[in-house]
Amino acid sequence: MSTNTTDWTNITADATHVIVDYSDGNSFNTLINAYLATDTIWVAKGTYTIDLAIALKADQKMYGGFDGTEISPSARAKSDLDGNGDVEPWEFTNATEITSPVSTNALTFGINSIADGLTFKNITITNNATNANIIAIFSSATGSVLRNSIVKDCSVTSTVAVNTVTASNGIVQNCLMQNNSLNNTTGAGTSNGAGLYLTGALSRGIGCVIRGNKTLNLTTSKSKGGGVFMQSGAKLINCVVYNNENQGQGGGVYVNDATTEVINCTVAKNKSGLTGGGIYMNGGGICNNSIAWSNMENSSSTAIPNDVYYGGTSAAKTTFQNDYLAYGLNEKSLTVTALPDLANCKLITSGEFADNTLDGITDFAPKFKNPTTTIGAPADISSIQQANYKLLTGSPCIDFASNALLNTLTITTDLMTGTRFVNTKSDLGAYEFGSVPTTAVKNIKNSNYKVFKNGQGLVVTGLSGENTISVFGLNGVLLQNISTIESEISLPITQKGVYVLKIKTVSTSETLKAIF
Ligand SMILES: [Ca+2]
Ligand SMILES: [Ca+2]
Ligand SMILES: [Ca+2]
Repeated sequence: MSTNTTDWTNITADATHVIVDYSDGNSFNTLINAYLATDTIWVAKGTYTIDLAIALKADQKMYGGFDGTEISPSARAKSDLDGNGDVEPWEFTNATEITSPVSTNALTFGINSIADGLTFKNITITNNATNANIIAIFSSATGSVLRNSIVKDCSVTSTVAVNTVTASNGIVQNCLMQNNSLNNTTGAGTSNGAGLYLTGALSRGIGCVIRGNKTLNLTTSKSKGGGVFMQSGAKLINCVVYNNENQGQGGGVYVNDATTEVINCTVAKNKSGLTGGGIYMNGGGICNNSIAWSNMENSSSTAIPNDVYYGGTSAAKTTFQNDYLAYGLNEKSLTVTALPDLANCKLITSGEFADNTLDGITDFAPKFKNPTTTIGAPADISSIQQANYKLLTGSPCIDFASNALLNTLTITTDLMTGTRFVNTKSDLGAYEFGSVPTTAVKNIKNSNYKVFKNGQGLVVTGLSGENTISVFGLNGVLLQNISTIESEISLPITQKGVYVLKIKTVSTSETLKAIF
């Protein structure tokens, strides 16, 4: 644990548990490398400096985001750190941050290894002459998962191919990729997917937010997928891709071949140098249950709206189903002979293209909760962090998706881990309107108390002295009233919903809201 962390009080060191104080002079890499395959490693909050990659061994699990008092990973506190109104799966209040002063890959995986709750930030790989990644799940590391983690403010500059987060047959789930950049300085190699690079039939990007990333390349056409580049059977599911930018094709997402799929994604406010401001479908591929809105391309002297492009180097037929696409489909390639399949799509080619309804006449707004007002990757990332691409009441994207397409892939939740199929039909994009997260618990303000959900019910920690805890339903009905002198109490509440907790001591009273 780092120096700003209290002792790990709830775990007793014994034959199977080891507690290590990071402040004892160990290099973090030396420490981590000493762990055995199959070990589970909990890393407390704080900033950890590495000087070479953390190389997870087979079946190792590394969890971050602990204060040091928790008894399980599910007890890690989360809060709305970016202020967008949602407590997202990667927003750990007690962040475990990993950074490096040297040019290095940061994390690699062994077979069936898991990284969960880590924040990689400010890592710069410069002038690397080999294929460089900040984080890589190589194809040999089958069954590996990067989960509930953040990769932000990282950059890779190289004379050959560069990536930020690569998953070759691995899974990237519930992660934030933000304000990363790729730059190929010779044009000899590619710089594809500044947020996420997915390749291989088992690779998945699920429930991620990918925003404000940017690719550059001396050969501009080799800068593909400002946010995401995907190929060879990869699937992008329940993701929001917004305000990314590149010089080539696919400002938001670049789909390279016919076996690759975009499912229930929201792609908005991205900018490309060439065609495909939002999504570029290069010869085949599948785009289902998705929204592309307010993306731009800049291939001419002035930026023009361009949300989806199909047809590139292959004549394979592209499939669009149950999509909501502004400016319809933009196809310019002479090699394409097959028109795409277009089942149940709403293609909007004229009218008013505001994000939210103006007067209801000729406007086709998807009605986002808090969309960004700028397009492309911003100079100041804080200007887009509070955006929220959830749908508002009355959105035409509500109940517009195909349940069958989700059922085929056994997708039952949205980005926030809330249940799909609210109102019996699923919605387009990454979020289900009216759905409640199944795991996140939200406090309405910063408090010494922490409230979280575990298998027994709702747990309140941080109590001192004698406390009376009253739990009310949202309708004001008192559900439970318990007094305790313990520092922690478990309330047997298992039904999902919104609850108000009133915690009283002899001299204080505080009210918290819990949603799970
Ligand atoms: Ca948030
Ligand atoms: Ca109007
Ligand atoms: Ca619905």
